[in-house]
Amino acid sequence: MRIDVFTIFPEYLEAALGVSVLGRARAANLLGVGLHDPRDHTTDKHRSVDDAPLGGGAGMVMRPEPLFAAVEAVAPPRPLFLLAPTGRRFDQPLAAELAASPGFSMICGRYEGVDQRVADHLCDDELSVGDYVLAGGEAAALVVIEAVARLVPGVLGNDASTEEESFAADSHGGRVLEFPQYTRPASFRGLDAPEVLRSGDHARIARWRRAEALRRTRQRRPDLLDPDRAPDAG
Ligand code: JCQ
Repeated sequence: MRIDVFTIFPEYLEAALGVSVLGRARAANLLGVGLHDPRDHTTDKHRSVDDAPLGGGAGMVMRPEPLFAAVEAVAPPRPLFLLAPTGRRFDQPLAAELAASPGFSMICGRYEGVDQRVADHLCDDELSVGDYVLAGGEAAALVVIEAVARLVPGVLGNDASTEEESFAADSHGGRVLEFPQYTRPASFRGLDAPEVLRSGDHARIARWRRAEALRRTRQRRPDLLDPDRAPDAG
């Protein structure tokens, strides 16, 4: 899988991409990440990537020229996404779709935003990782890379672990939260793990876990069971 990222802080991403699951995936050539700095495609002596908003107003906007030049210089894998709070919500089904593809790319905005011509004429779509505003798209890009890369076959040691977890499709095709996990000791400071988990009755354990997953989902995330109950549903 190949992921290209356009960012004025490549060192921010490089640090996170070098450790743990992502570091191992890159070392094993299961994941290739290309980092490109639009500042390398500026032509003025101050190497400016931003300018004042046309029409006036506070803050700065990322200029289109360095972003277009950076993208055109490498012809990155598509789709090319702009990370922005205004984008399509990134979720587990989209992570799975991207993990099954040969690759994709992302542009990280900074400052108050990015010239709209970048979204309209350079990118294929906009992606949001949640309803909050970041100082830049870099943290959002890391969220997307990590959620996608761990679904690429071979990246995690245990492929089964990605099937049972929160948000993976359940046997009815719906999405449910994960069941609660326990490890030793079975009794800790007088707090006992559920007896069923020590019963050795695997059918009973599986039933208990399904029931707990559903109970939690009803209580904490009813929108996952019935999208009409989402806070922002029409
Ligand atoms: C991504 N959820 C929040 C911030 C403007 C493209 O314009 C902007 C981009 C950002 C960075 O992304 C986010 C974000 N998903 O804040 C402001």
